[in-house]
Amino acid sequence: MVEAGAPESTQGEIQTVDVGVVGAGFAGLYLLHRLRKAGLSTVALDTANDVGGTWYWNRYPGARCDIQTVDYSYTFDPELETAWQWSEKYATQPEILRYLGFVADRYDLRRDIRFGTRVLGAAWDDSKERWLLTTDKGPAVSCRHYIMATGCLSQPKPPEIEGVHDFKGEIYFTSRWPHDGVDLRGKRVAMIGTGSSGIQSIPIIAEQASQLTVFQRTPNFALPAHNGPLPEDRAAQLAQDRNGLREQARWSLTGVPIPPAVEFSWQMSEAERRERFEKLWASGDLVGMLTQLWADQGVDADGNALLADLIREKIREIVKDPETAAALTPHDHPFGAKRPCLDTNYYATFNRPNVTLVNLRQEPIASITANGIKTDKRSFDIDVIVFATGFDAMTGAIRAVHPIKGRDGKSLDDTWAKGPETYLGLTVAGFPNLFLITGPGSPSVLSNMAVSIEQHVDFVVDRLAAMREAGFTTIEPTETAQAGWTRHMADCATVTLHRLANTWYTGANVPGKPQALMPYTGGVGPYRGICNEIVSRGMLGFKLT
Ligand code: FAD
Ligand code: N01
Repeated sequence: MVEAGAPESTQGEIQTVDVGVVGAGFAGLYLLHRLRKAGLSTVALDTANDVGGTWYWNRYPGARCDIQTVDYSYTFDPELETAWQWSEKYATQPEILRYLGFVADRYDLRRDIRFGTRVLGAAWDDSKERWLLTTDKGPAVSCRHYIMATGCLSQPKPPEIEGVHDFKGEIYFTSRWPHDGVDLRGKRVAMIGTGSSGIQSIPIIAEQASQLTVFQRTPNFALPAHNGPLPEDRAAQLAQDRNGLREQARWSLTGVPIPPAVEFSWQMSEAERRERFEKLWASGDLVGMLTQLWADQGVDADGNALLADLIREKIREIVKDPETAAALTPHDHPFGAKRPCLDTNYYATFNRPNVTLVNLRQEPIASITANGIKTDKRSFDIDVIVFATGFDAMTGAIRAVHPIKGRDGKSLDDTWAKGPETYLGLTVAGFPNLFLITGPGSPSVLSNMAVSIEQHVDFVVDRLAAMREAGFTTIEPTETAQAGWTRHMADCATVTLHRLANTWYTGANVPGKPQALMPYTGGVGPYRGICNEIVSRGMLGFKLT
């Protein structure tokens, strides 16, 4: 269907659909499938040249998931679940990308995706009750509903270091790694950034480079993945009661079907605590370490310190040089308040003769020069710089669609000038028929995202189908409901330890970004319960017309 009156910025016709989706990652793909089944016409647009989102872009050496892949999978179709077998406990990026390609093929999704197309701006037209999405390629899209499945970790953060453009060697970002790989053999490589991406890639880059210099600003907690085949007990559980486990995950706190600890640290002896810790350290289970030691580990600073000390002890045991070990040991945040990392040989890599750690807390980078990196104490000659400097998380990709203009031309930039406010992390007052998948205000990045994405997609598509049935054309949260949710978010956050860390969860990693804890800390299951209750109480907090 074609609508007349294309704006000047897009030549040609306007593509008219019921629902415009931005993004063809985990979320966009499931959206397409569900929207189609609901009989809604749709198109998805993605700047990438294929499906996969996160797993299309992040091709750096060592990229893997950190939630066991049997849990980090779609669960909407029991036949899909048995049609695909994961080869490892934590699958590699290529395997996850193959899986998402397999899903796209199985449900014939690619025919409704416009690849290589960026959505530039979005404007709501109140008289037509439609959004118009402008693009950098092909026709603009006119849609009744606009769903941003643009990803929480898809907008790379610039490195903000003076002199980057003067560097004459090669520069790579982990978040935009070249598809053909990079030959680092015999090269002097600098790595900037020691979050999950840096920590996964450093051990492999160290094996390839002649010299690897790691520039670390803030040390992170990392746990050994002990990757390998799926543990037999998990495989047996799945074989016995897959549906039961999936349901357990949906109602859990983190989206993973494992029960949290119920005993408090002070109810256990030191020996009992150590035994629990050693068992989890040996099992290579990030979610287990985050939730299964003792009940106060995530809410009480003293309970947390007991665990953090045990990890610090491990770092000292593994890293031979005491000064390097000390620099690698985090002291500035409670364990779990910042996303911990899952590693393979990370700490041990610093025992290699070709690896040097530069502690930027003691000697900050002064500038990048034509030939390398200068700190305020030394110069390093470098052939390749790898930036693992992270993302403008949660709001970055949403705000990169610029402007998003809602009712009466109000812009999302203005609305969110002091930080993102949403109702349920899904909708924004003043922006009718706009939905954010895993947006700020939902459990999103504090959960197994596969579970949270499915819950959001199901919620949105079910609501659209119900609206159509009831003859409604617009949906929008009330200001009151949004203010209430924002207050509830803040209340939940005060009982966690997240307030004690400066992280991308709070926007602290991006200079000038408003600071507030963006994900909802109330947990996946409680959040699902709230969403369900809102529906059962006649869409409490929403206006429908
Ligand atoms: P994405 O996969 O980010 O897809 C969004 C897509 O939208 C992208 O392809 C992007 O190109 C496109 N897009 C954005 N803006 C525009 C625009 N304006 N125009 C057109 N296209 C646009 N989560 C877990 O739960 N477990 C894990 O183990 C895990 N591992 C991760 C590992 C890495 C390296 C990273 C970076 C993240 C990881 N995550 C993990 C989080 C991960 O982002 C989510 O699990 C999930 O893949 C997000 O899917 P999505 O579809 O919501 O977004
Ligand atoms: O990014 P990050 P990431 N000068 O923001 C440093 C998911 N993920 O891509 O902490 C010097 O965590 C910065 O230092 P500091 C996961 O959710 C999962 O690694 O700001 N350093 C930090 O060390 C994860 O949390 C996996 O002081 C600079 C690093 O760069 C999220 O994605 C794998 C700097 C950025 O770390 C983001 O992870 C990968 C500067 N100017 C990602 N700017 C799995 O394992 C930034 N830094 C599943």
